[in-house]
Amino acid sequence: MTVRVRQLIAGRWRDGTGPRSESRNPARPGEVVADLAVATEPDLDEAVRAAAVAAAEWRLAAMHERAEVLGAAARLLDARAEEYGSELTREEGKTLAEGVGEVRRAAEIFRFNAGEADREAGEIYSSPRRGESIMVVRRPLGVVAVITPWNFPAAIPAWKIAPALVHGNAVVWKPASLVPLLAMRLAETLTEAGLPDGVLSLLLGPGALGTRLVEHPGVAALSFTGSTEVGTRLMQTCARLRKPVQAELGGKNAAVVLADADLDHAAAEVIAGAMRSTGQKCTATSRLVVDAAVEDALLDRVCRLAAGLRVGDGLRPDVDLGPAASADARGEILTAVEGAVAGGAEVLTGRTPYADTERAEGYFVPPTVLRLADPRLAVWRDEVFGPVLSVVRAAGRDEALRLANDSAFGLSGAVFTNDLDFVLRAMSEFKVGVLHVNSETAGADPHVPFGGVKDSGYGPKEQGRAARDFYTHTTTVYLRAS
Ligand code: UN1
Repeated sequence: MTVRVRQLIAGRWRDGTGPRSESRNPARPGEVVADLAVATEPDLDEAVRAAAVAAAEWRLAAMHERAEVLGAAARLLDARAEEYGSELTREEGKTLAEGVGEVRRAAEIFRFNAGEADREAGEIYSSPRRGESIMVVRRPLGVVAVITPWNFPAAIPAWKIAPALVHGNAVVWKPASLVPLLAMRLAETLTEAGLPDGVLSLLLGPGALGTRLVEHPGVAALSFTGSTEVGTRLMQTCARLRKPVQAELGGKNAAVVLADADLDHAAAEVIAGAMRSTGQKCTATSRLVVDAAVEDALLDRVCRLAAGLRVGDGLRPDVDLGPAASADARGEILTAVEGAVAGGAEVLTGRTPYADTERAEGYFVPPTVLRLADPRLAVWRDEVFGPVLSVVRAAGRDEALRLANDSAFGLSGAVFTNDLDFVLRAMSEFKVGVLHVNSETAGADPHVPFGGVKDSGYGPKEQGRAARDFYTHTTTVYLRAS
């Protein structure tokens, strides 16, 4: 069942010139999912050079021609959603429904971006001077580096690569080392859809390769999603080299539940936001702020739902939650929970690692809800990339909003209430890039901007028309007949 994965370099599928590497199934770590030879700096250099040549031609293609490739890729992904979805589950761990859903979502993202060809492509202004008009046209950046995380092996690459391509750029893509198989599937889909040679290269290798990619003089810009630590380092590199950068970093997203909320609905949404994809989303709900008046009633529901989640191999149809993606990921989650308990957090459900053979061998972690008396604990501040929800009580609305904003991050937030006044206040004062009213913190649609404020993001937002702002630059043309 092991798939031999290859690199896509300068239009050719081939092995990297580095040492061998593999990905394993996090539900059954004895099972090797993919094996490959990693890319090295000479491979990277070849990819970037080819991309520069390909970009010069690709940008001249009519936008509708570029869009046609994305449309064809969307159709292929839809047709293969079950197949690639189950590979995604084997390689990353999320449930089959989540894996298949993510492949379909990638198709939807390609379709939206194909539609860019039919939308306005610039602006015309009147001029203060007689006989002149002013146009603002958009041009591609050239070769862009795309660096993506393991938690959405299909959707995040799609929402970076699709707009980059449709706006006329070439892409050199370095995905996370944990998910080479899905990366190859996405790249194969694009080449089969008719993408010309060299316009997309796929480089599979260690993190250091990503740094070299960003530093390469042939690379014009970087779109990155991943940890705050790596992202900050790459942002500094980009600043030094004066390259535009778009970085989507961590989150520590809060849901606020006020006393008037529909508690059954709020609990279901909070648990979905906290636990789906095993909590391994930067948009996951990791903090819950609950009005003291409904604390017991809400937590009773939240804990019942968390404890009822069925945790196991995501390929099994009766499972709600797959494993953490790696041994390291699992270790970090368990360490964060133990640290919180040592600091005085009260365990409402979860914490205890599974003892049965299957789940002790796989990287499984129990859905965990912690009640904190003290919001200064690390578990309240630092991102825990796993199914862990920390709860604090608020005495009324002002304190609820203050606690929700008590974070260095500002990606996403949710408020559960029908109080229009509070909703309007949250719209202006809850410091997040994505705000949900009466729905979970996670999720993103292809046609609207996605990204955070504060430490959660840097540079133009992703997706929707916002992506165009990053993947193109404007040239202002003063147009006059002589
Ligand atoms: C979602 O909530 O569906 O890495 C998308 C992440 C985010 C994407 C979340 N960049 O989790």
